[in-house]
Amino acid sequence: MKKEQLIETSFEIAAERYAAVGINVNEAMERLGRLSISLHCWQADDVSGFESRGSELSGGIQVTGNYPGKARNIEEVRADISEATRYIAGRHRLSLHEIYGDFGGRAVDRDEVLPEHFASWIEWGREQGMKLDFNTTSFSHPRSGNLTLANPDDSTRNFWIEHTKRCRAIAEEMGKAQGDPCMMNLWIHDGSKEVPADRLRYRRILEQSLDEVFATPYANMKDCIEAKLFGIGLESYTVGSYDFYLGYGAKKGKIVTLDTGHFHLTENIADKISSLLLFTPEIMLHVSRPIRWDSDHVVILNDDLTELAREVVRCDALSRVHIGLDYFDATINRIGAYVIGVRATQKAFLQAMLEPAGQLRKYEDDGKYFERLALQEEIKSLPWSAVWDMFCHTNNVPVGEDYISGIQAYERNVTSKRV
Ligand code: RNT
Ligand code: ZN
Repeated sequence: MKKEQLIETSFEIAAERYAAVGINVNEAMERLGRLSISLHCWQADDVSGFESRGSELSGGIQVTGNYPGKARNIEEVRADISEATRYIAGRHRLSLHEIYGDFGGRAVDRDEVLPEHFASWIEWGREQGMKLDFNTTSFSHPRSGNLTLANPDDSTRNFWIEHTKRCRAIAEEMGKAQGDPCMMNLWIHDGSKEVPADRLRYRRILEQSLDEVFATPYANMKDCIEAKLFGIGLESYTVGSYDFYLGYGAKKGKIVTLDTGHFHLTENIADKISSLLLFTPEIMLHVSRPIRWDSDHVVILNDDLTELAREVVRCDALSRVHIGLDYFDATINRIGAYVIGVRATQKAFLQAMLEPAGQLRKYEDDGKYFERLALQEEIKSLPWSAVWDMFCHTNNVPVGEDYISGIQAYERNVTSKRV
């Protein structure tokens, strides 16, 4: 059978199987087509960015590996992301960090950055059909130290407050230009290797800094605050812990970013979605994959991811949950890393969209718990992959592993020549 025929025949059979449990596969595919995932620009160059100063990655995060072909400048980052999108169905977003500004080789310090440094990105995003999201950058700078917004030293703290305010103004310009709010994520590494004399002091300072930073209201950007468990070298105390930001977000109406690598490994991130939906305005996700720690492995289709996606869909919260990716792996082809992660995320959401939620709820209402569990189990092996293949096929992107050869060709012709 020809490949195309195989895809169609399998899809027809899958459509019938799903129809039997009350699911319309075409509706699920349309829904998936509308799902926008924010690609993190920093997978392309191992979180290096374009500051003229250049500096080592700090802030308790680490990239491992030195696979050849890393993007060395703004043109290469753009080319690689554009290449990645050739293998991904749908329209997606791009999440930029402040250090990825178009500084034209000039030294622009973090407290001097302006919207004009992102004008070419806004233009590029428009051409590519990618809306932009933004992130402040507190790490990899001579003033990063162990404390930024929570620093008792006025001069250092004010430097980072100024940086963060400017980033919000940039995000506002991005949002205005694209006619859609820019998600502005704030993550700082502030913490300490040993337990401080008291934990309250720095959290109080951070609260005040955030209040100051958020004092200006904007209409075209949304503030997201990202918590963390610990950083390398900052293992005993994290100022911006989950409790801290959950409290701040609930009290002050800010969006909490859930990075799936920022919790104890046995914690269930999916279980947090419904609570956040009740008490905070929206949710920002940083989909990552922790292995033993916040290792930022490439996102793959595993139980954590499918459960997370199912929970978002079950809560009917696709309009309130923003999906961004956050991982950095320098041991494999970096463009391939993007494609694997986005496609895995799409697969997880497709499975979620194919869940016969009505039937499950009915069993539950009727107290039929054996039936509910049985259906939950059977759902796992329904032919969702045939629907996935059809989704890729109708969106003119490679079906199955066919994208490997495209990425290999780009490596041969482009990235392997970067030395
Ligand atoms: C770090 C946070 C943060 C970063 C990016 C580069 O642990 O996850 O989101 O990964 O900002
Ligand atoms: Zn993150």
